[in-house]
Amino acid sequence: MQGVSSLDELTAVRDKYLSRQRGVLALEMRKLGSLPSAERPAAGQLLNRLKGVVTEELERFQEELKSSANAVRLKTEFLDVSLPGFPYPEGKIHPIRRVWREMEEIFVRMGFSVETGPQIESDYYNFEALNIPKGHPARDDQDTLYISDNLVLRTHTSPVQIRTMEGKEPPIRIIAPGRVYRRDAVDATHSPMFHQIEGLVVDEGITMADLKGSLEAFFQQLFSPDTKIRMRPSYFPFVEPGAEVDVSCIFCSGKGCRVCKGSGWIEILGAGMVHPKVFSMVGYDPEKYTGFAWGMGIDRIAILKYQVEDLRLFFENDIRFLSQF
Ligand code: 2NL
Repeated sequence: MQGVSSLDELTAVRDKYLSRQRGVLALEMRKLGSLPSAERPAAGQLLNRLKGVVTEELERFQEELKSSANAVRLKTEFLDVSLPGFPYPEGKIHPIRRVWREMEEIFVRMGFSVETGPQIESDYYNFEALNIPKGHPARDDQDTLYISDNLVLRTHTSPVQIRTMEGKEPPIRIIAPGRVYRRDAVDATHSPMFHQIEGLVVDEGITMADLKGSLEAFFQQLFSPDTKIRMRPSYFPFVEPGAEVDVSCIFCSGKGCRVCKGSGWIEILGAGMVHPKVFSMVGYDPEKYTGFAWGMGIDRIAILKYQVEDLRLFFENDIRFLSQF
């Protein structure tokens, strides 16, 4: 079978000898009739044997061609599955969102549910219901971004808590995380949009000790189990009494360092017992219920936790910065 190197060529050879119409063997068979009858059987047998031999040989050669074609495919189509793959670019959660989620998870484990609300609020929900009357410095043009006379970009997430209290009776145990807005120029520590988590607990017999215990348990999970907190008197129109809450420095455990400016403490949030006027405004009986609330900046805690020196880095979205978290 010299000169045959493909199945097509093999088919041509098969046709040449075995084709029922034009094949060499078929033509010879047809000639048998013109032989003397004494010679016919022997000639017929001979042709049949020849047909058998040719058929067998063609089949054998066909197998040979197939297996060498397989060998060629195995060689040329070889895939090395042990080669390293192409690296995929890795997505990251934004550092502010990461801190946000961590805080949410801790509070949810402590039994709080997460509430949200509109970022455009009415004067009533952002100020009036929180005991911030017209003319109060906290609603100064300098701080608030107005949409119209009656609509503002919320300056805190407190309105979410007002709406929740309006819709349901105590016991209340909620957190309200989200974007808030202030009319501030951008610098290393200010942004007109930032993030806040507020918390609110209302029931019969809630005291300032509950406030301190809850926040301490929270910060021990967020920072470390030996974290301590302290409270200093302060003023917010929607609480009485109000307090600033400090945590023991997360970098020097209170010994004094550059971050806490040697004091051992870091100011981290504002809190207090919900003002009776706020309860009256949502229809709760201030004689029956007490509660505590707090508000803290997510961005500030992210800055502290990751030692970022400029808030703008969080909002410029330079991938070289964000991919580090
Ligand atoms: C701060 C201070 C605070 C609250 C937020 C609050 C909400 C309701 C009622 C009473 Cl509905 N209080 N929230 C209370 C005290 C302080 O935030 O400096 N945040 C960054």
